[in-house]
Amino acid sequence: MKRLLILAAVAAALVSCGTNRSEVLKVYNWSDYIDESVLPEFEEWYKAQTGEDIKVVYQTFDVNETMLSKIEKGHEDYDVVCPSDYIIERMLNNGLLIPLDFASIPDEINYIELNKSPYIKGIFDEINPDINANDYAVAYMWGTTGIIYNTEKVTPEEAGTWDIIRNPKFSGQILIKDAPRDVYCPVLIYLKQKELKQGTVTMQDLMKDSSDESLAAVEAYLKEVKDGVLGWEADFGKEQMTKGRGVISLNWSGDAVWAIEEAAEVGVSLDYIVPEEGSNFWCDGWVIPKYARNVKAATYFIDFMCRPDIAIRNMDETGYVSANGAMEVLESQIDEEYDPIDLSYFFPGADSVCVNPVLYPDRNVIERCALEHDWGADTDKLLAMWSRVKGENASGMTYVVIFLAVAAIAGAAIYNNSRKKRRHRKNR
Ligand code: SPD
Repeated sequence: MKRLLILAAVAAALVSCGTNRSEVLKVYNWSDYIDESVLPEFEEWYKAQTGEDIKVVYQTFDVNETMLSKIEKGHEDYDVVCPSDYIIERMLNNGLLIPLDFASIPDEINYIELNKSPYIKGIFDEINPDINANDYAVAYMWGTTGIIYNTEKVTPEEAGTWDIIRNPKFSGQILIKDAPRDVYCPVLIYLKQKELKQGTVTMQDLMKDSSDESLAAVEAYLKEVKDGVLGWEADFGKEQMTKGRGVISLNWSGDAVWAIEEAAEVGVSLDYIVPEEGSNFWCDGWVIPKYARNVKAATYFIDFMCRPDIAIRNMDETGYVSANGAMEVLESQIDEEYDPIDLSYFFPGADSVCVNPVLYPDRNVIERCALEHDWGADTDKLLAMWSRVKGENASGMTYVVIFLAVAAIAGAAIYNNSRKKRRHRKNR
């Protein structure tokens, strides 16, 4: 929060100092989702390419919905933002995006075209049947939703089913991502596993299922889960897991990579699994919102993010996997410590490569995952359900603590006030 305020102040200062808006690039990205040292490098690279000055003003968000509301309702003039697939779909449906135009970028530095992954291109083709998302978005990172677990307390069999989040054995030690869609979809997949096996529904159907019946079923399930929830977290789950404060975290694969590595350094053993019943895979991409005021610099920024060495640095810093299809990116991740997996769906020909399987999921994991879709106006039903589930999480003790805190603050204010009056009277 403090950081956001400072950045907002920097942005305001730049404008009030008379900095031309064409020399400012406002980037709005997920927190912990970039190697921030690439930002000043972008400024230098932009100057070298165009001869123009640019200052990046970088701000972050924790969940898609915060970012969306700033643009949809606040009309904020971010030049480039990084929503997930279903939010890109929504922004397209609501006319909130400007089509990308890379024609002005010289061919030899057009990293977008040079490194486009056919696999990711196919995923973006799938986002919106009417408007091709590839014309409006460039994929940044992608991954799956699954379970990070402490291997000393949880077996892979226990973690290999979504039922684990209501397993009484782990009550009070479960962290859930505060991302309604990314929790709703796996729970619905779990609840509909019989129908999935029978073939009466498909994963794709479930990703679009906003029916009252399904919402009620997921709500009932989550209400069973909530008493065992240690925290609904936007971005602190991965750290809690490294400190051994939670034993299970419903989380994204990139946070898992980061947490597994950090935890190993302090002797905590974590692993990550995409439960057997299936899950969602997701892809976040750079887009230029319609209220952007520096489209040129935004276009160059997106291009720069696709430069393979920059993509590798962002991966190494965050734990997330780049959507970049350059072989250089794959080569940077080869590590004989891992068993070979089939990655030919992403890098053609790479059917047996030793890479971290949490970072790049094996083909058989991907085959049990599907992409989320926008629900349009039904999103409000989901958000209402989510706050009903979380809101009821406050125990009687929470209310007592809040009451005592308010009473203490009020008491201190009354006491200070009467002291001031006494001093005032004395001085007269
Ligand atoms: N800390 C950065 C997290 C970004 C992950 N995006 C995943 C979105 C899934 N819908």
